[in-house]
Amino acid sequence: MTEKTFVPNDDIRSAFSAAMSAMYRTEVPAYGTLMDLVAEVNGEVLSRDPDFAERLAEIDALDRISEERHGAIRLGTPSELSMMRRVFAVMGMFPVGYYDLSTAGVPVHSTAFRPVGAGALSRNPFRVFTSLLRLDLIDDADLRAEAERVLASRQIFTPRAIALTEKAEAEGGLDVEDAAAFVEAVIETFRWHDKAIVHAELYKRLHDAHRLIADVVSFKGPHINHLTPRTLDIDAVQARMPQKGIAPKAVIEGPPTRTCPILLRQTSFKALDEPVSFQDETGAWVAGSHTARFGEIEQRGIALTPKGRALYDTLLERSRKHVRPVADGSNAAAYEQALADAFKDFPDTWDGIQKAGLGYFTYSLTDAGRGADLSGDLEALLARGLVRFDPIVYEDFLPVSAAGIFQSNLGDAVAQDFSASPSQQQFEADLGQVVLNEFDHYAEMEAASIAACLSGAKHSALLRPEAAE
Ligand code: OOG
Ligand code: NI
Repeated sequence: MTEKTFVPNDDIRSAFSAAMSAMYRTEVPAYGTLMDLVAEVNGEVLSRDPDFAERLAEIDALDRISEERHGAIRLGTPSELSMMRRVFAVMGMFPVGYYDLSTAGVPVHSTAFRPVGAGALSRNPFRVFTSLLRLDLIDDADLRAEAERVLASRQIFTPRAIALTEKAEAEGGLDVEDAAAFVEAVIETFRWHDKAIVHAELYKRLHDAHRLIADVVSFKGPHINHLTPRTLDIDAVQARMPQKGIAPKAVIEGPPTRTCPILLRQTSFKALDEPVSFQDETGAWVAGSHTARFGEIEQRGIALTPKGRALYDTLLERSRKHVRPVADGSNAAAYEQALADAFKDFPDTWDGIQKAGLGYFTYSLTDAGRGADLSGDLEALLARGLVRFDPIVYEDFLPVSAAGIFQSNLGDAVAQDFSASPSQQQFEADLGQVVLNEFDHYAEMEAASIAACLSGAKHSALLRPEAAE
């Protein structure tokens, strides 16, 4: 009897990410333009800073960057969410983090499906920010019922995608042929459909309640609404976007420009007005338009510890008390200045960040450290140059930034108020699984790197106390 060989789920994810990128390039040409611009800028950064390039290569991070991207979808029902979880699991993507966006006037809550663990992340860190519509936040009971009826009538997964997901679960994986068929079938769920499944009049009512509700309810599936490449210099990309005929949003979300990047900085271009059609009572198709899909780029920095994140949140809040960025960009310079001023209180050297316990790092032996006497504590080994540390990349998202991205795509006039109502337990019940806590995950990666680099050492005291537990 021959053993079945399964395609590693990392490979399925890579194939899926590439297929998604190819599809989005043909669907949204500006995405291709952005990809080219990002590649150009990244190339420049690496040739300008060979030390940085070498450091990335040493920690195996160089290859992943040009392939790296995240996407976003918005789902309508709990059963869509739980099936999506099973589909992503086949590709080695698991729910990490909970984001409540109701505070930002967006009736959704979300998680990020992404690979977990250093190996899988360095292979391909593809992530999908996945939101679930919260009809419970809509006041109009009739409209809510209509939306529920429409959502209950649609099936966003093809029969083949469902069958192959079930097969992967039952057998523990997919062979080469099935894996290819799986990618092809699952892509269908993310495709754009220009024929609405609701009449124009219902679309308008949904749209009047909230643009996002119309986007989720009116179509056959949860079209991918953006795909975001990772740049090594977001300021350069932002500055050059207009030269390529793309108008970026007024300010970059997240922390200011720094020597040592932290967390995540993002910018986007406005959603496109796209032709769609609606069926009228006679069954004839009538032309209309819909805005949903946009472009975004991001720069990723070090993952922060709870202490670092608290400092980040405090400083961001402080700068926004001074200047809140307005959508037309008229106070962009003042906002950037307020942000830069506030963040003077956040150390801007890797040493400073490490010593203050603000960020997560991977520790490894240097050439000198291999075979050396590793007695002493971690700090001493660092001081003797036997151990080095590199920042762990932040793989997740930021609620304030996500809200800014959502808002810039919802039309600037829309500032609806929902009271804050995080509902993580309900989300997890709908998902069918609890989400992984991002901080726990980074702490484990850091602890594992310390353990691995010191595994030859006899002194357990080498572990930093907080990592040893
Ligand atoms: C998702 C917006 C959030 C990000 O990068 O923060 C996001 C959406 O518009 O569906 O993608
Ligand atoms: Ni995004």
